[in-house]
Amino acid sequence: MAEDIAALTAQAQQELDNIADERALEAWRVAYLGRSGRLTQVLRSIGTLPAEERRTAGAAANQAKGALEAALAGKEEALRARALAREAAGGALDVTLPGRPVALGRLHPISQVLREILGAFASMGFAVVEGPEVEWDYYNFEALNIPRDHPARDMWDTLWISPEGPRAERPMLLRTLTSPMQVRVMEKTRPPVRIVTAGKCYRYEATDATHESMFYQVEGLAVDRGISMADLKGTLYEFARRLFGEERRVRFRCDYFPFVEPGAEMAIDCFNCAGAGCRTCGNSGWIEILGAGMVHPNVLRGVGYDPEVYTGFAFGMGPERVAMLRHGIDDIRLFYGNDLRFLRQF
Ligand code: 2NL
Repeated sequence: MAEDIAALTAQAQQELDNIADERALEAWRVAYLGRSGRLTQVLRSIGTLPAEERRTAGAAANQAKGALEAALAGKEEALRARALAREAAGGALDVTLPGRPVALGRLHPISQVLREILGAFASMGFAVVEGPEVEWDYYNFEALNIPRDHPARDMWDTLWISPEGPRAERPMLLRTLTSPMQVRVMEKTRPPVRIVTAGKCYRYEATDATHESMFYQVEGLAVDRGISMADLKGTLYEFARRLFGEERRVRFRCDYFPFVEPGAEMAIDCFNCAGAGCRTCGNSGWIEILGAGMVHPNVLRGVGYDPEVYTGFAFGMGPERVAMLRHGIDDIRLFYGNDLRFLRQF
């Protein structure tokens, strides 16, 4: 029996030496080590031997099995190495090729324009602050001199967090503007205050080309002794030139916001047609960029500032509108559609 096993092993080894591909190797494995392979059969027959032969034959068969399995593994490894070497030599694998480029991301067009706007004000001495998107009715409306009967405080213009809506004891909502953060800063600090704040705001309204229910706002505020409308105009003129070009001219006209008095809107002369009239400026030569005004005495009083001592100016704008003008985009919904074909252009 032991001799049979030795002969079988020798034959298997010899055949294995001549194998040159994986298919032949698999056939060899099946022939010797498979479920009805020759060595497997020998192992199975051990049980039928007389007891005195069983021990030595069993040991020899197990040793042969171990040896053949090791030889098989060695051959597999050798074949794999040879295949790799052949591929490399034949040029199928060119290790000198440059690697695949890593896909580079970029800032969202709104993030880009936010950085530009905030950067312009930061370089003029304004601190950048951020605040909560979920707010109390008090900070979003009450403290901003927005009266109880103002349409924005209607059930249907604001996204309310409190289930009872505006009738809750302490109504909670998604902020509809970034001003609440400015109120929070004024409550906590004494003048001088010079801040800009940016973030998401929410309104419950139907979306169209110029309206989204989620949008960004940038607001600024300066409060100190002796701040006047001249400071407002000078600061915003400088901002307009930084963002839209040195040669820009600005136009201020009256406007109304409950939290300022007087209120104004600022327009720039059209950077596209230099005032001649085109699609960008709706043929008027002017583009409205932001709203502003002198902080209402009621707002100052509400945060504990004496309006006889302190005055301030404030402004607000929509960065989506700025980005749309910049890039000639005609639909605000494109910014939030998560369409890479749109976003990759910026
Ligand atoms: C606009 C106009 C404006 C303000 C925002 C403000 C904030 C405080 C006090 C007074 Cl805490 N005013 N902000 C003032 C005037 C206009 O925004 O068109 N925004 C998109």
